[in-house]
Amino acid sequence: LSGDASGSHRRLLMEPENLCKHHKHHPRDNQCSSVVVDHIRVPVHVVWSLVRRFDQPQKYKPFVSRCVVRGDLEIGSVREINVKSGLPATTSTERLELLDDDEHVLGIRILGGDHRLQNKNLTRPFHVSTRSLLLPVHRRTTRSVVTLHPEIIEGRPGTTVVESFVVDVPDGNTKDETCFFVEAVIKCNLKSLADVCERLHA
Ligand code: A9S
Repeated sequence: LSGDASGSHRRLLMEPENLCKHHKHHPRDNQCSSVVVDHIRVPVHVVWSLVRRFDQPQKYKPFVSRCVVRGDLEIGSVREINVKSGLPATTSTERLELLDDDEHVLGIRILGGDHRLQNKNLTRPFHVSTRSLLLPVHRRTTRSVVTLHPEIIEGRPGTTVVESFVVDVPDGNTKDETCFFVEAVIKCNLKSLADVCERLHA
């Protein structure tokens, strides 16, 4: 993570190491991993009120048309997402892995669905590398983590958003193409998150 919080108009309110704490992934050979950072001119509690809603990603994610969670919202809850047309996907099944209301951490894992960012690992166990066998199960699969960090932007409370991911590279694509695609989706999501937060906070 290359922090750019040293600029005169932005000040992070915590140690920079804390930014990276939840974003240390261990991609396998057939996976790619990256991180997107954004700054929103709205206090953390407002941004978190949207990000924490694992059951309502459509509140800000522009590609999600519908989301259903069965049962209570807790670690292990599974959501079924319907994707708007125009993307190489129609559904995604995702599990809530981390939800920390004090540290503002949300982690999800993709279990399946009709899209190309699948966990090949889950269906083709013989492709598991020795290195990944040494990792705990939750670190072997396609997943993403979002963390929020308070900062001061031009004298006002703002939020640094950090979203990182590990995904399997689909057959027929390169790591660079896959990272480019996922980063583009995340950038759209974070831009839209900023817009919705600014409207909420106005
Ligand atoms: O929603 C996110 O936080 C991030 C990503 C990369 C989501 C990707 C996606 O939901 C689509 C937008 C539908 C694109 C999945 C799981 C697969 C896609 O192909």
